[in-house]
Amino acid sequence: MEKTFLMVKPDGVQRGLIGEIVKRFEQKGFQLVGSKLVHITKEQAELHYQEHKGKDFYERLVNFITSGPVFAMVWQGDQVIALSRAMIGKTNSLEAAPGTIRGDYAIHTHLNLIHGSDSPQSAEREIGNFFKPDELVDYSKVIQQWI
Ligand code: RTP
Ligand code: MG
Repeated sequence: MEKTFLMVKPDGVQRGLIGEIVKRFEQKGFQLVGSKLVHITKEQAELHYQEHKGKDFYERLVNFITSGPVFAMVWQGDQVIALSRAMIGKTNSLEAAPGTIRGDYAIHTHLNLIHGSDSPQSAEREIGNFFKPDELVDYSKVIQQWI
């Protein structure tokens, strides 16, 4: 079963949107297999956003993501990586469509509430950056046969 790393960013935690965001992925039919509220280190943030090192927004991004607690999650389900990115919406706030998380709740590109892995390789690396293997659970949900 495919897994992805999703993270409510510090703005989403401060605005009380953890529940709303979790609800959307639950109602879509995905399965939560790990989660924690954590204040991430600068080292974790730099590893997480390593692909953006050197870009003009990099420093602001690392400062932002370490500015307060984030809600880190691992979700699983068929095509969860692509489908969760679609539910999150486009990076640029002017392009994030209504109905998506960013389109419904975010105004600015740099305060865009949630992160989602963009490929299987990223998901594996990001899950390993935030979770130990024994922090993820393996269980069957009865409802899964209907989705
Ligand atoms: P994320 O990694 O946080 O889930 O966001 P994403 O895939 O939609 O976007 P990505 O290209 O990976 O960029 C990471 C975060 O950097 C900020 N950003 N600012 N031109 C800009 O000012 C700019 N471009 C990207 C955004 O906050 C984005 O979420
Ligand atoms: Mg990204």
